[in-house]
Amino acid sequence: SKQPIHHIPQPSSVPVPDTVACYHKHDISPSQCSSVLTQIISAPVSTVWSILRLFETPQAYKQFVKTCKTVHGHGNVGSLREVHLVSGLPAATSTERLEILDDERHLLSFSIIGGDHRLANYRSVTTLHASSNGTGTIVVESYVVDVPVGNTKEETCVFVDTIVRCNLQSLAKVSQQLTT
Ligand code: A9S
Repeated sequence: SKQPIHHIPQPSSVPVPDTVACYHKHDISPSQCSSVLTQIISAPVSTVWSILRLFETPQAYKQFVKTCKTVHGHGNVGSLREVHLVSGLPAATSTERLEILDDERHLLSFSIIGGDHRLANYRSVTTLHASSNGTGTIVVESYVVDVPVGNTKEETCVFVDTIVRCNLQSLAKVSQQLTT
């Protein structure tokens, strides 16, 4: 049959690459839970990004981290870090891999691949967006993690949300102190 001369493009099923949401889509299996948290920071995206992007020094803003040692790479994609946590937490160590570091899109993603904790198959994505007034930053952080045996999805998300929210509030404090 004769091919139509002008192929009418179908609406793309591929998400528009620059919408926020498409970076925070996680494939979630029935035994996992996922959540998205946001934080508004009164500091420029460049300032917040300069802190967030340093994979080797999460203790710059994560208050649960005591020390961090890079065990592979130098802070680029594929790097592995061994995080030692402050006492009083349900875990002492966590081994983590940098999956994505995109300086153009201000996008960082890491996964937890080991440690003496119960968060198996944890992966998070964090993106920065200039706020509408132009001087601030909106941080969006999403994660997916296995629901530990004996816990519900709800309990797991409450637990992880609490930690991520603390980290984002601390990122705001550190970023805003750099700006004043
Ligand atoms: O560090 C992050 O960005 C996110 C999380 C959820 C880290 C969690 C944690 O470090 C504890 C705070 C110790 C809680 C790990 C890996 C396991 C926990 O049980």
